[in-house]
Amino acid sequence: MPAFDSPLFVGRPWLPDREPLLALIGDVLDSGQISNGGPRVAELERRVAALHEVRHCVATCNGTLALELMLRAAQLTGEVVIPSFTFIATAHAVSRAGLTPVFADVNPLTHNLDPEAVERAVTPRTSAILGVHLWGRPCDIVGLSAVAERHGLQLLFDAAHGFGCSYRGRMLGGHGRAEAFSFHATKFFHTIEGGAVMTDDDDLAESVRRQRNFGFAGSLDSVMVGGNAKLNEICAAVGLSQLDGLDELAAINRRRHALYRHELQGISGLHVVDYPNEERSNYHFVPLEVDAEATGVGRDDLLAHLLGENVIARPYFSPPCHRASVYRDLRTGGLEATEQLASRTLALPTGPAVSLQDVRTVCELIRSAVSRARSTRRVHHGSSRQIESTNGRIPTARARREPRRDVPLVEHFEDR
Ligand code: T4K
Repeated sequence: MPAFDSPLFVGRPWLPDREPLLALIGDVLDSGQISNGGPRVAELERRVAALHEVRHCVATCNGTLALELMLRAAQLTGEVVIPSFTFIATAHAVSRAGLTPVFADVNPLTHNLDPEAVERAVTPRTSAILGVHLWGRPCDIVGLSAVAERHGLQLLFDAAHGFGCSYRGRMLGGHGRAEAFSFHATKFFHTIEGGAVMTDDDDLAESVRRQRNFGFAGSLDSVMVGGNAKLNEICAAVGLSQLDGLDELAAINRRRHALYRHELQGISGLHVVDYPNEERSNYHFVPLEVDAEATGVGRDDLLAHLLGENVIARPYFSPPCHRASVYRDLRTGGLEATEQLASRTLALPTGPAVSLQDVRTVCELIRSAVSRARSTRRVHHGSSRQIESTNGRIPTARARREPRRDVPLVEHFEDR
């Protein structure tokens, strides 16, 4: 029998009270305007722009198209430096905008682009840097800006995970020339499918608005090549119904994240990636790094074990983009940190659908997997495999618990 009767997911979409949402959807249907620039999309754009303290929020039908339209609006050429440790959509959006992605390494501590690696990846063909605020943790924007300035490059961001997060006190959305968000069902804030470009740049915003609607500029004359990337009114209503509850959602996520850290702290070789204390964060992801050498269990074995218990953890972001068949032939710099993180990182289930007791159970599963692996360490000799039994003892000094790091228990772990 698995530990959980029904599966526990990483990206379970959050939908607040159903009644007000159904009423809102009813209003949309009654109004007869269900797409093409209706009032709900306009209201959503206004409120989301205010929340992120930017002049423009241009909503799109998904995050990938938000990225692609943003890159096209920036009128780039040649190469764009991006991380490989990200969802494949980052690289695809660059390619679909007619540009060449060049993968640079990330900082192993922050999981975000390392400015020095970016600098090494820049060539005379480079026109931009596209940083990714992975897990909603902001990039080193100051460091990347300095590289961009030195080489005359544009700086843009994939902020797919960054809704409601800040960098140095300023909300994401207003950094670099523009930032693209995902409002996909699996995200902190969602419109089922959706996304947006946020920016303070009037020209870039106008270009994205035109591109998402066939190049129309407020009349039937198409002034540029455009397509259809509009968000519809029902999806906008789904988004509107969530906006007032986002602080509570972040608090729910934060409690789960803190509990995971608390439960797993001190186990040598396991590290729950933290969020910066000084910033606003949505705590939407619980990324766990698994050091196979120190724990005796590889990420993929741990994943298989959890899946068997109905814990649907996700090996984000593996394979990294440069290992995807479609990008294997591209030029890359050294990607050591990327390779290592892609082989050891696991996103754990969280969010309102996961109770605090669920979190405790998942942690118990992880703890017991590690302690069993440690008592049966496998030693590889060439192609033959020997089992080294330690009779249930914790075998090495490495396996002992580290002194507890100070994980502040800022919340009571009441079960909600
Ligand atoms: N840039 C970055 C850095 C991104 O992470 C993404 C998307 C983008 C750009 C592009 O944005 P979009 O064009 O997608 O707006 C998922 C999402 O589909 C994707 O949006 C997301 N990143 C990526 C990190 O995760 P998969 O292939 O892992 O999705 P899937 O279907 O396996 O779902 C993940 C988990 O969520 C599953 O365990 C089940 C659960 N789930 C999912 C859905 C859709 C549910 O419980 N209910 C649901 O309705 O890509």
